[in-house]
Amino acid sequence: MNKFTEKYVESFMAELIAKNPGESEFHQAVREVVESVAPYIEAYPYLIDFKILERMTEPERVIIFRVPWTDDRGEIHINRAFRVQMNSALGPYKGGLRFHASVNLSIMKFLAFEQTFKNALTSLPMGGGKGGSDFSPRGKSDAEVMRFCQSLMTELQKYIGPDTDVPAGDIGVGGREIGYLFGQYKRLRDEFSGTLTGKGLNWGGSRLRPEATGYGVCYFAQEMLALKGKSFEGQRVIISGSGNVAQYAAQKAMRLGAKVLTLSDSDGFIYDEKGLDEEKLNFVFELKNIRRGRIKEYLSRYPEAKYFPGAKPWEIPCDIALPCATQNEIQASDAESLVASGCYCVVEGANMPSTPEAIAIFHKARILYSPGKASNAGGVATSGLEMSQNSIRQKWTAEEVDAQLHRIMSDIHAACLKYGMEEDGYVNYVKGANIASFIKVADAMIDQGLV
Ligand code: NDP
Ligand code: 2IT
Repeated sequence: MNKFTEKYVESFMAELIAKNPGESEFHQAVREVVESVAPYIEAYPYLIDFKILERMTEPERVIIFRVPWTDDRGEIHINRAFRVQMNSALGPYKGGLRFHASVNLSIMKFLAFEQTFKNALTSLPMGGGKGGSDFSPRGKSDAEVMRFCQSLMTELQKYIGPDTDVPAGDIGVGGREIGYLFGQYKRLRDEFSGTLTGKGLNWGGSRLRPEATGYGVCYFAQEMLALKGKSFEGQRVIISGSGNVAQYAAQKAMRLGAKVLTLSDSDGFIYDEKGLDEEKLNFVFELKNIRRGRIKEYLSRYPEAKYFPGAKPWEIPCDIALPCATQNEIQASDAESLVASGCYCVVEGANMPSTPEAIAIFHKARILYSPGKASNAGGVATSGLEMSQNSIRQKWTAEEVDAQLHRIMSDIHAACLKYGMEEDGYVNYVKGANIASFIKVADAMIDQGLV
């Protein structure tokens, strides 16, 4: 970075931090984008005059509201919910809802900010948004989750709609929650529409939406590996998380010939030296999605595997790592372990799982590394395809959706190469993804005037 760029980044960040105190995840997500695009902005100074970055980092609207509900014993609980409508330059706000005890305004804003750029990368007409609540579905009955979802939607429905804002799932929000949310939306608005994505297959959902994020991660990884003349065949893969993204990333990696060694949750990870197979993965689907159990229960069926409580999988030697749990789950020391053990490819399924220090270690080691906003875009892309199918009241086959998902991931990869290739041929996917998406959003904002 030259002196001008450095000064621009630092003064921009100082103002952003002063305006949004304490929002560390939001600061982190913004800094990454600003550092990537500052040299581009320097070459096109009208972007500074138009205050594009200042506008992009100020949400168009933030809704914060109370969600009261009663548990099965009749006790009253009060949660806080959010919807951050970040940027609508490219289409209706689009992005998931997260239910997790850690949810706060900073996490919602970082996710909505990243979503704006991710959605731009898909080339589908979607703006960026995110929402959620500090409600934890863990240990709650179906009836409690339903009452919570109904209470949340009673307020949220005022602000969303198929052409306004289209929520979907994220951590803690899967098919069950989308069903309860959709039911309440339909009841209050008297409208069967595509206002939520991730719907059930027989009531407006798209084929392959559940699989899409994890599959997309692997399709993107295939493109990266091909640059080195490699593939998943015979590679050792470690995965964090054991939820939606992790499960389908594991399934696809395995089907492409990889040996998947680990899965995790917030309590620890399992290491299966022999690798997962279809039967073992089916057990995980049943354990996590139906019984809503913990990953350590994997050992009750496969006692030859090992369980490491309170630990993350990054010290297990591997070729490819797919972080699919949560933000900042790969810290500098984890990145060092990965590089030291010979991992040459890190493809993010989660949003912002690597800290800036970890990313710097990957870049310095010149390994293949892709940020979530590029490699996990397959989920929201397939949500975009669900919206298209809802609009034309049709349902595409799995083959049709898969072909589009493949093409979108491959186009995103090409965009990263276009803007991220460095002089020595190394591809900086962070830079590539940030610049490619920034240009699309900035151009649309300028076309639409000062709004
Ligand atoms: P799920 O709720 O299905 O699974 C989340 C997994 O991550 C669980 O195994 C969970 O373990 C673990 N996890 C969650 N929070 C933490 C934490 N604070 N520390 C350690 N582990 C944690 O969510 P998804 O699979 O949908 O989401 C995973 C990641 O992928 C998130 O970053 C999400 O934003 C991102 N993503 C999701 C998309 C989607 O379509 N669903 C699309 C693109 C990105 P535990 O049960 O212990 O909490
Ligand atoms: O982070 C994400 O891209 C998602 N949680 C999916 C969002 C969506 O609208 O499908």
